[in-house]
Amino acid sequence: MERKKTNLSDYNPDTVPSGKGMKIGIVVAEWNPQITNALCKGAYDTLVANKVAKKDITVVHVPGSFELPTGADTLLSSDTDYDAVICLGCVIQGETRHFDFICNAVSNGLINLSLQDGRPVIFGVLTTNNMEQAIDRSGGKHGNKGVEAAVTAIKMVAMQKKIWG
Ligand code: RBF
Repeated sequence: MERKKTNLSDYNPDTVPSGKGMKIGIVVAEWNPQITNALCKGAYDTLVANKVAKKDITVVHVPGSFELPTGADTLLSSDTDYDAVICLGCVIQGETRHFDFICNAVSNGLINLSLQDGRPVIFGVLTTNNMEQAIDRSGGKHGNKGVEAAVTAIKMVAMQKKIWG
């Protein structure tokens, strides 16, 4: 069944809580850097646009998407003040089964870390068939998954602050 496609950068600012006072980490994979740097810019600019202070945003890099869970764990364990970590990567389907191994490891690793730690760890990883699809989703015709990841982080932190105080 055909689903209505949405643009990853589209969000209603009225539904996004203020990010004032939030401290957010961003972990960026270095593989496919033209894509992941664009995701990082999208996430960073969206955090700032929603009132997260620049001094409260930390960006770190890891070699590949497989290392994103370890990078996120390192940030979270370094400072209890982090409210959330956004993980950004791009895994492109190749001839090998590495795609499945990497995608499964990253998605399982990030959700397990988030549930174990309690703080939101956001899955901002593009998993595409080819480079064109990745370009389309990192600032191209389908928007920027980094923007979506940043909005998700702010919403999750606000949800936790509302419930936990
Ligand atoms: N990392 C990515 O972030 N995206 C990729 O598309 C990607 N493809 C890979 C393909 C192969 C065959 C290998 C060996 C690694 C790939 N990696 C990729 C790197 C991976 O995430 C990790 O950094 C390395 O496997 C070292 O642990």
